[in-house]
Amino acid sequence: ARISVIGQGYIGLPLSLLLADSGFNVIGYDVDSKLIEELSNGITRLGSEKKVRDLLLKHLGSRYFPSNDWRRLKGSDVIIIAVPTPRVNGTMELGMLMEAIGLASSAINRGGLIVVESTLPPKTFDTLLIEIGKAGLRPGEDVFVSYCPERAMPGKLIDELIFNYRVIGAKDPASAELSKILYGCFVKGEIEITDPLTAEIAKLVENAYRDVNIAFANEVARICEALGSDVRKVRELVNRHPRVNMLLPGIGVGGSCLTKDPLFLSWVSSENGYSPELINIARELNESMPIHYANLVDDFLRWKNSGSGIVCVLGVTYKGDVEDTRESPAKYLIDELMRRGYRVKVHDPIVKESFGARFYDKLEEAVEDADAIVIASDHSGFKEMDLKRMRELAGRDPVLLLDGRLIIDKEKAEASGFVYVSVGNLSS
Ligand code: SAJ
Repeated sequence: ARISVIGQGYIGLPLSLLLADSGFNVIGYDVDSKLIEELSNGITRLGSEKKVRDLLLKHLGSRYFPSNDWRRLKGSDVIIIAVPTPRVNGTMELGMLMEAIGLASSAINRGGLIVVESTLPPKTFDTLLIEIGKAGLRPGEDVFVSYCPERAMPGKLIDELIFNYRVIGAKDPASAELSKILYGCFVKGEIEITDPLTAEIAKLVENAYRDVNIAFANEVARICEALGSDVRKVRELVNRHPRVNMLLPGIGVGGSCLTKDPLFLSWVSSENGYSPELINIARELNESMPIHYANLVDDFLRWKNSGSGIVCVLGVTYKGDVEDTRESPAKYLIDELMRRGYRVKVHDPIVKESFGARFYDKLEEAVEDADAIVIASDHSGFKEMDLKRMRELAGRDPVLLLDGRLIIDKEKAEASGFVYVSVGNLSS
């Protein structure tokens, strides 16, 4: 069978490579011609995903063929859609998805299978079936269609694509069975079959669940800050209870999934008569975190009386050890600090991005003369920072070290001469 995958990003690329590794010939299509050129030269944008790079080098040109030419999709037996369905200006942007379904409908072989991996707002699958119908194909007869949402976590994409459980949503048994056979080629987790609406809701609920739970941890952190306690100690204790599992509070919740999926669920529900509250408030609370810590830095710098002081932000990715900066809390923190007139110096060991502030390749250079240092991503390297050396390089006393990811030991930081505060513990 000839397989094509539309979209060669975080999910489409590793998926294409796993299918190639299972013995299929795979066309990896993307509209981004620069991306395709890079892939054709064996270069990925997913630097922290070593397994993706290894598979690319293994199958490039033999079973995996990146292409920017939509005509190469023609004659496919299977087309998988893995394009982004982002939130843009407060709404669900489904343009890329609709374009992809149009392409897939025109290129698929009769009797072929179209699988949608992109996250769908509830009821969107029905719209996609109508689009396929408009192209003159009867779903379930001329072409088989299913929804098989991804749930892989950046940082370990290949392992998660292989070992996580999968849900297949389909309207007819043949579409479901064909999809199950396809995914069974490389998925080692359970594969569950259900109807498309259940699959659509389940995917969004998983991320809403995580977002709400992180919001709970963030709320507890704010309570501890207000009461003068330490959330780390509180969390350690409560998590010893057999039925409590409090997540880790932090400077914000980023990434492309948790920041939009809960809202997609909430918006579509509102359109259908029930307006969720908990999910919305959780999202607002999580979104407020970077601004809250920007306020804190601002307060400190005013107290220090450091005019347009220098703030060093360490880490721009939405979480540690990945190169993904989508919806990163660091962005909102940096924007806010710059808006308030501070000079922001940025360092990240993995990705050269600084959201308009000045980027420094070397940690030491970024720290130099800083009045405040904020740790915004939990990169492994930051955990072993030489705090004494950093304090020597930073500005005149007092220098604030704000640990947004709870990775630094308070005593060590204070022994090194910093004024140390962290999420959920402002006592110094
Ligand atoms: N975070 C916290 N505290 C925590 C855990 C995470 O503040 O205890 C923050 C992280 O720093 C990050 C954000 O939340 O900024 C999201 O990170 P994450 O590791 O929770 O999740 P993602 O976005 O990398 O991947 C999620 C996963 N979903 C769930 O765990 C339910 C992944 O399995 C999804 O499939 C993926 O979204 C997706 O593609 O939807």
